[in-house]
Amino acid sequence: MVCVRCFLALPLPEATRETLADLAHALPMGRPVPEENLHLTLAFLDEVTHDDLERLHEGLEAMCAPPVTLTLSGLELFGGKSPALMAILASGADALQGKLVRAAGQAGIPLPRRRFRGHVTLTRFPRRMEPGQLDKLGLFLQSEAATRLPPFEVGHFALYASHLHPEGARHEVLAQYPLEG
Ligand code: 2AM
Repeated sequence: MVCVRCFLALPLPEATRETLADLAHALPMGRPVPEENLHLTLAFLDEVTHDDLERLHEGLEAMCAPPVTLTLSGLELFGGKSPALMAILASGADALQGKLVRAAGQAGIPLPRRRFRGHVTLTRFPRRMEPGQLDKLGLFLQSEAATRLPPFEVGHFALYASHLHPEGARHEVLAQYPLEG
């Protein structure tokens, strides 16, 4: 059975991606997420069959949801003592995220129950950090703690396929869904 690695996410305006990419590049460690890949993941679906994907697509096309006003504010490390990534926190997408998780369940794609912490991943870190790197990271977070982008509206979300390659993931937009009303 052929499966596709998929996720649902909010795309970000070009100007926002530029600002976030600059922020990620200001940190002299880890792997910055390529500017074109910056997004806010709403639901990671993992490997999905074409039949489930088709059902989900039909459900999402029938779904109504208003535009999302996103606020990106505050840098945070995810992954505990040995952080896996640095992200900027995002508020405003919780209601839409809940709807999408329900839509996925109705399409036969049950998702693990996890508290949603909206964020945009900016940088990924290797499993083991060199000595001193954590301190450097702490200083960077302190200096950028007040980072806050002006709120902006997002008028659609998208279903993406994630193609994994040794040089990094390539994201393909499979479908877009308007947020209106
Ligand atoms: P992230 O922004 O939280 O890192 C596409 O791979 C997106 O799906 C990534 O940006 C990542 O969101 C999310 N993702 C990838 N693997 C995941 C996993 N195993 N569990 C949850 N989310 C995952």
